[in-house]
Amino acid sequence: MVYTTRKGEIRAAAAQFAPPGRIFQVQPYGQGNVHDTFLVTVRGAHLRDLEAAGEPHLILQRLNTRVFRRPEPLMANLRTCTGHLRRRLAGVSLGLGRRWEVPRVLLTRDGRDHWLDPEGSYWRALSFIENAQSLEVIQDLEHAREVGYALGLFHALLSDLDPGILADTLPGFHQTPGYLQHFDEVLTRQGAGPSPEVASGLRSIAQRRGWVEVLEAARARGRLKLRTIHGDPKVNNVMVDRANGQAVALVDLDTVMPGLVHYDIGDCLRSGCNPLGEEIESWETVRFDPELCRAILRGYLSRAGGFLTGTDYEYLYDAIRLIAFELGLRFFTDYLEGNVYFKVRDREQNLLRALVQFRLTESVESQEKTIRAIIRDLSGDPGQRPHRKRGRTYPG
Ligand code: GN1
Ligand code: MG
Repeated sequence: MVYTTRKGEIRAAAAQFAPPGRIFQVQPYGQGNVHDTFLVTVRGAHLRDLEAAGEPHLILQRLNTRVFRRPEPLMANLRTCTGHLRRRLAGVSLGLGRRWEVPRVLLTRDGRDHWLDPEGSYWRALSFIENAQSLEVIQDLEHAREVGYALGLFHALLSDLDPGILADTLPGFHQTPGYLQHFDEVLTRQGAGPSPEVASGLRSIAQRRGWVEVLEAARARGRLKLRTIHGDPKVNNVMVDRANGQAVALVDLDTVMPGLVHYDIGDCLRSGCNPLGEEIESWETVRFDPELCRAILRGYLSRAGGFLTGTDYEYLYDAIRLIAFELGLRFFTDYLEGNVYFKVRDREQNLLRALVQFRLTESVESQEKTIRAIIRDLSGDPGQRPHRKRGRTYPG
């Protein structure tokens, strides 16, 4: 989908959340594939909802309501989850000098959590995490550890939030069999072009069809249970402190919903262990880096280790492989369908993105032994006895 939003419209939206005379600059922000996101720089202190001078920025977003069709439950989830995170955070020790921040929903000048523009677009604003940045690709082992830490802390803080009270903002979001079914329907309806790239994508899917049920089957058998998850913990959703590189926030909370932590761990690893990133043209060069995987998992387990059961560990390898494949399948299907879901720069972008994820999946598969050994080492249980930690809850 190609979205165009004119400058005047963006400024008008920004003016709902900050007094117009104080808006200094509005710029596109980040590389989101779904919403349109802008960074608004405001002048001066004492703006309502911006808590005075320390916060000269806010995040403004035009929600993609083709993807998130019901913004109200999404905003309700956001309130529930950020409120819970803030309450829990008050009782947790992070260690000397570490900060962790939770984005706040900002209100319009008439006290609402969103603004509908004359065309019906849904705008909302969030506090910006100051003195922090979001990096598109993983930089080094330190960064990897911080990305894992961020997800571990997030899961730990939400571990006592009953997932049942959250709305499912995107039904079927990480249920791979549903994506496969949709792919089959699109292929039957629209066919596929004859290019070698398309043929390669079709082969990648055909080879893995029989295995896409792996996590859902484990869930159906009661082996894995639903918890509160982030849904999209990729590298650029972890904000890191500009000065010391420590993770300070996990943002993009629209997909916080009931799910398997495996979706999150898999997504974090497929994103964080691919140092070339999701948008690389030379997709053949993409590789899954096991040392980055070790660093991310170490960081994750430093906050969330007490929470995973033996059975959870058993499915971690499958989760990494599956979520990389699932994202490839989603990009590929969107390409066949004419780019109706993910924002694109040109017609071929989703095809390239798909090939990157399929290549990553192959790289994961070719290193299965190494990756399983890393998981085993870190689980602290060479035999991976099932049920070892079943029922234990997070310490922090
Ligand atoms: C989308 O919009 P963004 O970049 O935060 C997508 C994720 C994908 C990601 C891949 C709601 O996230 O599931 O993993 O692109 N979000 C949604 O970059 O579909
Ligand atoms: Mg997102």
